[in-house]
Amino acid sequence: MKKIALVTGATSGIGKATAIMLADCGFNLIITGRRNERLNELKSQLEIKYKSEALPLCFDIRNRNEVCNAIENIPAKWKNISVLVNNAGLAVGLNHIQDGLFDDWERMIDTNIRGLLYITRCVAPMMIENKQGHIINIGSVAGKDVYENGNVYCATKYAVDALSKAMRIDMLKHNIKVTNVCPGAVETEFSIVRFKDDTERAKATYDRMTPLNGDDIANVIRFVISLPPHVCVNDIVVTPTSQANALIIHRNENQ
Ligand code: NDP
Ligand code: 8X3
Repeated sequence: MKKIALVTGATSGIGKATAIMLADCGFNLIITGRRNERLNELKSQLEIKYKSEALPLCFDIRNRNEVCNAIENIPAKWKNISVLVNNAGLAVGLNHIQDGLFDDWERMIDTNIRGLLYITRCVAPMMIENKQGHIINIGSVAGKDVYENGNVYCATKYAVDALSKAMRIDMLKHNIKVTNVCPGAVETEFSIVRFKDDTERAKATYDRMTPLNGDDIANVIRFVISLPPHVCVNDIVVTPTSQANALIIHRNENQ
């Protein structure tokens, strides 16, 4: 029987690439996001190309009732979740703190912290009952260093860093692995969302450098989940070769 993985934010970017990688590794997939059409397209792709079963769950991760209803009502055969990838997240806006917009701040805090907590609270007891599991949180280099205008987004990713450490401690005796995967610049829809559909500004984020793509992060997750039962990667930072950390990127004059 195939193992089961749940990936949040599977409609785009890192989450979509991770769902496809997990299907390639032989998992059946629970995929979540708000864009139902994309979830159904991905379901077909996973079923046809990888012969994996897929269960799409369409909900807003910020809504506690929607999250709990969706997870509590999954059919029994989907409840033995081995891998949870807490990926859904976003940055919105890039302002100095004194100019920040409350709506932007609330979207980031509610998605990146509350949403991750709601899902984890619903799935972790299932893993504990099954005496096995691996929770992979998608943190960020923004959760390792703070940069100008990053303020609230950075704070949410520092929270992911802290929660990853906390989960590791709290679930140690239950044989649950927890890994905080911290990417640098990955070209996805991330910058389009951050700059509110200003595609020129989004594109400029990756000017004169070669960013990572979703598959690069999926491949890191492939490695992390492939390790033997007695080995757990707790924290891993992955950047483009031309990026040292959240603050320093080398932009090539000739690129
Ligand atoms: P994308 O914008 O491409 O994907 C974000 C995903 O999150 C989408 O599937 C989106 O689904 C989902 N999502 C966002 N808000 C909600 C919500 N309220 N409810 C449910 N799902 C939601 O960006 P990335 O793939 O780049 O981002 C994935 C993760 O990686 C995020 O946590 C991000 O912070 C992190 N990250 C990204 C980096 C980058 O440079 N790209 C670097 C470091 C970390 P939908 O819109 O359908 O709901
Ligand atoms: C996304 C990477 O550097 O834009 O988490 O914050 S960064």
